[in-house]
Amino acid sequence: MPLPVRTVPTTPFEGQKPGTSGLRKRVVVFQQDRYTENFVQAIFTAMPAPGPRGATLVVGGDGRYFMTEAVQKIVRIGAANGVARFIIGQNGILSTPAASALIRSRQADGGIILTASHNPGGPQNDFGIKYNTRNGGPAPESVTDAIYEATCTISEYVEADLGAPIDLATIGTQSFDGLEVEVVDSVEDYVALTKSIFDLELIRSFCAANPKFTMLFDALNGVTGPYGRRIFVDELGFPESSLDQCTPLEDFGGSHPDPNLTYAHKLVERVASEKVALGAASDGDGDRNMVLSHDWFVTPSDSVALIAHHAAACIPYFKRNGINGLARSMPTSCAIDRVAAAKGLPVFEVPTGWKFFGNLMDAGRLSICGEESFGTGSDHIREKDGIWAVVAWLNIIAHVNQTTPGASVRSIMLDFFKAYGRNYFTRYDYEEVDADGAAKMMARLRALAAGEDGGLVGRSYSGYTVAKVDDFEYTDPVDQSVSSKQGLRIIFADSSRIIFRLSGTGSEGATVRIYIERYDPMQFELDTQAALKPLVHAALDISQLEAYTGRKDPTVIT
Ligand code: VG1
Ligand code: CO
Repeated sequence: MPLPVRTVPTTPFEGQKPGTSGLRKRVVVFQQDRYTENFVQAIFTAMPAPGPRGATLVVGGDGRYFMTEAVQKIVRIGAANGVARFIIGQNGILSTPAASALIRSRQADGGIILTASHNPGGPQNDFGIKYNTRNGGPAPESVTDAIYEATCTISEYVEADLGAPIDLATIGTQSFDGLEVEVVDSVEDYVALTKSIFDLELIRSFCAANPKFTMLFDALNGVTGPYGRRIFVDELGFPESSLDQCTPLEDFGGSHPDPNLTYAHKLVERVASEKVALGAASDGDGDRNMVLSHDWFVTPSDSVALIAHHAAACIPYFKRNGINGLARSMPTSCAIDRVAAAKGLPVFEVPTGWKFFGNLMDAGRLSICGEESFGTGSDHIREKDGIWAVVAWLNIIAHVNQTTPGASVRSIMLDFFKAYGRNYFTRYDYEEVDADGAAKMMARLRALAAGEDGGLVGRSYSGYTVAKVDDFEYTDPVDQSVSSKQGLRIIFADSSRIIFRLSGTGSEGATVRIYIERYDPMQFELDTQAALKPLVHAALDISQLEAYTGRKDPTVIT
């Protein structure tokens, strides 16, 4: 007998437009009657051909508050829309990279990931829903636009009656008429993939020979705790004391699960006081990473460039497959461009958001890429991958130590700068400012870019002369789709850059991001903030940020 299906009349909710990475709102917004159901139905309505009928979908998330409720709703609505099989992480848990890996390894038709990533969780904070397509990556804009359109016209949703909630705790398959729900170990496939990519044996023998090489991994109470334990402790043999905050909590312990110097301050302090050789953190859903040591902080832009520089020599995955190309998001520093030039590789500059890398990877044109927002990854999956980046660093450190005993995070970075020069980079975030003021500020910058009021080109600020101004527009080289208004770029005569963007992941008001970069071929150990101070001044002067937003100081500097 087919599962009984109920049709529920509904009306659209405003604002169900997916942002940079899915729909993110306060939990209380998702808890409104029919709000989550509407959005989930819209995903099924807009799912690319052949649609949900007979499909296999992966479902999981970062363990935050409201996640398991959402999983149950997705199964009921998906079943009524004809989904044949759900593959769900145990207790609903899957890190974002693990979900991407599972979609690919099980050749699923896509997946739904439940996370608001680095945004705080808990009843008063954020929840999020993101749809990934069959390549394992975030849906492209054509699909997220179709989902949004479906949310604007929805008049009913359907849900199947499964009798009782799905048992998410027990590994195994639960069968219903026309539907199978398979609950899988959350980490197994991901660990197997990690083992196939890196030279774990090299890392183990390096660590055994160098007991003073200490590591500290902080999952910030997010989803990567169990992944970190399996890889760093069980596989690589680091002591349990190398893990901190590695039990996933539904409110992330009340903290902000964003790996940067501000929010991961506990790690930063412990790494300094305990003289840790490699400190690392990742965000709520496990796709971001931060790497540092007691005597060096690696910026994400430098991290991806460094990995790209060393990968082909020591990481088995790239030894086997070669490196097809490199890429970064537009605001990310140009350090990786220098590596590409030196190695004769193509380099792509895409808008902010991991979804823009997917087409290039699927077309075999891109192997390693990153974003300044602590995102690093490769074509092993179609999401950025926090643990991947940390293991890549371990692999590189172990490799470099074979020829240069004693090489550290700091010495490896300084050697890199000697070869390429240094791109100093910082980002100022002004979180939750008045949306109107922020929009007006951006509109004025666009007008200046278009040449109004005499424009900016040729003018000098703090001794830097403006050479070019534009609003970044990207034409995807694979499918020719165009994404415009992706950030206001001011490029100076010496190649320094200031970029203004509004965030697409916040859940309240607007967040202004200012990205600042300057290349220095000679000096590698300047204080970053001091090195960039004149450009920060220029940015505030050009944008009149304080007048438009009423904010004097940024909320976060990274
Ligand atoms: C931010 C970052 C962007 C990243 C996105 C999702 O977007 O700038 O680089 O891809 O978050 O990351 P925005 O629009 O707020 O600047 V995650 O770890 O939140 O999925
Ligand atoms: Co994330």
